[in-house]
Amino acid sequence: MAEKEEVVKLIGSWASPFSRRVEIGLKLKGVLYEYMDEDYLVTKSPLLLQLNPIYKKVPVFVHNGKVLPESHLILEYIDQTWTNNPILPRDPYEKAMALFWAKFVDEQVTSIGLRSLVKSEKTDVAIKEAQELITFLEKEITGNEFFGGKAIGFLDMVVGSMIPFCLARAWEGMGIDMIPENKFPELNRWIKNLKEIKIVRECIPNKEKHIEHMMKIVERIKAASKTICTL
Ligand SMILES: N[C@@H](CCC(=O)N[C@@H](CS)C(=O)NCC(=O)O)C(=O)O
Repeated sequence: MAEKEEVVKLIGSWASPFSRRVEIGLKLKGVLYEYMDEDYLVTKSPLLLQLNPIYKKVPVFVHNGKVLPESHLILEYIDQTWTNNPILPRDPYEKAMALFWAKFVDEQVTSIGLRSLVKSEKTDVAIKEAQELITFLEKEITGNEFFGGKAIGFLDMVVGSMIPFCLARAWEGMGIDMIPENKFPELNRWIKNLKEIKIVRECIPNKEKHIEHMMKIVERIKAASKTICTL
């Protein structure tokens, strides 16, 4: 464990998958931290703007005065600072691949599975496109309890916070069954494994409240796509 008398703060948001994964990581390590919640859909606090002036996004992690944005970097930093209960694979190739899949989920799956889907006039085609991407994850998890192997790890935190506990709430609100059990049995088994972990249950947003929040995001995406951009 790192030294005592640590000052650890997390500026996050209850609905943000990027914040949820950092809280899972901190709790898994047993790190005590002060949590400050941002309602970023309404306003951004002066503290958030001061600590993350470039992206102005949550989460922001503060450790003994050192400020760090970006959830992947924060999880890596936490893992290297508090070395109990490893989060990232120690093997360099496995670690690189965990980072690769994390980027794929946060960028590709989110873009195709939410932004393109909401904007699409052909929902069936958009669902198929998203499911094609999700099939890669179905292959990755096949035969494993977790992406991290026998225990929850970095990729479980990233994929879990983003797909079943965030995007799936938007899909449910839109009446879309994106990851049906018969098509994605392995991912559904993995989701059940995740839900069995108390720390995960403590960190994920309340489903009904989150569906409401995700539908606001859906409306924003729709409204933005109606705006014609003339450069
Ligand atoms: N790449 C960042 C993404 C963070 C992010 O997109 N946060 C969202 C909340 S889910 C945010 O703060 N949005 C505010 C905005 O876009 O203005 C990470 O991994 O931490």
